[in-house]
Amino acid sequence: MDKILVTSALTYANGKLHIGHIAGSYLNADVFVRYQKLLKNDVIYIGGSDDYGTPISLKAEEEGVTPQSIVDKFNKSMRADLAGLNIRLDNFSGTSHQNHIKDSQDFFTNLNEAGYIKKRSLQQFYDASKNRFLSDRLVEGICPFCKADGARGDQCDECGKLIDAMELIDPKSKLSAETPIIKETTHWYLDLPKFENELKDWLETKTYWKDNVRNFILSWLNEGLQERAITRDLDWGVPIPLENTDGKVLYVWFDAPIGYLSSTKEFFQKIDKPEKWKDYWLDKNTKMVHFLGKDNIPFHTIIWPAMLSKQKENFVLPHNVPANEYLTLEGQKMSTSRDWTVWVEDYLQDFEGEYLRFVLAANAPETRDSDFNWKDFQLKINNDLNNVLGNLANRNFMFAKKYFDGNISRKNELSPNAKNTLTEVNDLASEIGKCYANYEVRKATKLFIDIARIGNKYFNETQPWKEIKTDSAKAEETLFICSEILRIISIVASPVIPKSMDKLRKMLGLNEEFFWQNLAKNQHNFIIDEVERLYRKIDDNEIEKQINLLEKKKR
Ligand code: B3M
Ligand code: ZN
Repeated sequence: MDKILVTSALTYANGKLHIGHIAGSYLNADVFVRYQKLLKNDVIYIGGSDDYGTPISLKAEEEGVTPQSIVDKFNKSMRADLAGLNIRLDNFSGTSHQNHIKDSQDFFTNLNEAGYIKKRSLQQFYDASKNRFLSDRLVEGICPFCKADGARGDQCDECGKLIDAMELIDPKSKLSAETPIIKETTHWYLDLPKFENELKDWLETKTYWKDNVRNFILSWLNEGLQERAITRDLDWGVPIPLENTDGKVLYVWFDAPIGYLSSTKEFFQKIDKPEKWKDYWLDKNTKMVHFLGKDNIPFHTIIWPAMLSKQKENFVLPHNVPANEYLTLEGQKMSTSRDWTVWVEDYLQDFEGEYLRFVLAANAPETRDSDFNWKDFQLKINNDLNNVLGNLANRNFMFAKKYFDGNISRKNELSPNAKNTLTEVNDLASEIGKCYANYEVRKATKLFIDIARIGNKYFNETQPWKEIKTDSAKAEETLFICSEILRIISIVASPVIPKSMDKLRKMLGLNEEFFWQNLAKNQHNFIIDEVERLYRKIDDNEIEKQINLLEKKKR
């Protein structure tokens, strides 16, 4: 039995969940976890909200409330949205929860004592009217290269050059539009160059990682690692565990991954096994798998393993980081500031969570960016779910009810055609297992619909509506094979569409707990329970409404 610790990237607690989050780091993780549970592996699924950092602190100031109240509100909304999509984490914590401060401070202290942190003084912009140091992104001015207006302190969007904030011409604070002053400050830096060789050796063992992830890391390593500031002048974050450092906190990207650990501890405290986190984090056999979007790759494959490797305790390092590319919306880059996204909460007002799971799985941005658009959503639900999978179930069950009172038994000797069909289906089923194990949800989803297509084709070709008139045993064989195909689908599709597969199993009269190994079970008969439609069709006007809404709210 494998022991697996699965995480989804912690979502910033300054907003709600949208489909980009789901496609990037939640659905893929949930599908993987469900598959591992079907294999009876020992798996826990951990996540939460990323509660610190400048954006949250600014938002609180703007709204005249505490940062904690903002964080609590969004943490709650995230939990509701995840529940609505049937994404089931064992623990959804937040980095402002209690354990987290001590864990993060210990990480800092241990790295510091081991000689991997350096203290440095530097000049930084400071907004005197707001009493805040300004991060590079919070300073705007004229680009020193192309003289364009509105260049940020880190980059000019006009000419694309990277900028040192101090070189901006006529710099202005984005918080007040005032000219910032320059003030000296002190920060602590993670000495990444010192990790370079160790990291290279470790990463070389990761030949089995996805190409997009490996390429990303290689280009980072080739540029050479730089020291990174891991502290900020801010009042909202984990205080630095050193004397005389008031007003300084750990950089949010330093403490965030530690949230995986503190969330695990919180989970085991809740279930009264406070020491059990060690079984996962301190056992070299644990496979730690981080699901995330590609912009989070360097933090999880370079900085986080570096941090983990110099602690007093012998922590496991990431086993895999199956990062996804981006999801676009109606062919355009998603953007929350322009409100060009679909919020999960809005989606759930109008549609079933299951449908979004299916469409995002079928379009998962696993190897390259992929697009979510409403027409395609409608097409996939109406064609693949409704006309192919739903239809196979419906026609088979109706027929079984009408002519066999819902009672379908296996013949002693199956006909060659029936046997071949089942072999074909079983081969696909085992291929689907390999896809899940290999983070290929998109392909798995295509294949289970292919199985349903095989079922429909078989139904059409055997023509049970004719068979029933001449040879009812032959008709029953057809229904048995189709039921068996549906039983197989109800297992292999359940990681992606768990709710409708439960419904399907109930209709098949299968009420016991099931596992992947049940695929090989020879079912002898089915007693079809009450039949209801698995899916509904989505009308054109429902889709128009969504497209109009998108255009209307766009900024
Ligand atoms: N909150 C960035 C993001 O949401 C960051 C991830 C932290 S994972 C430890 O994309
Ligand atoms: Zn420029």
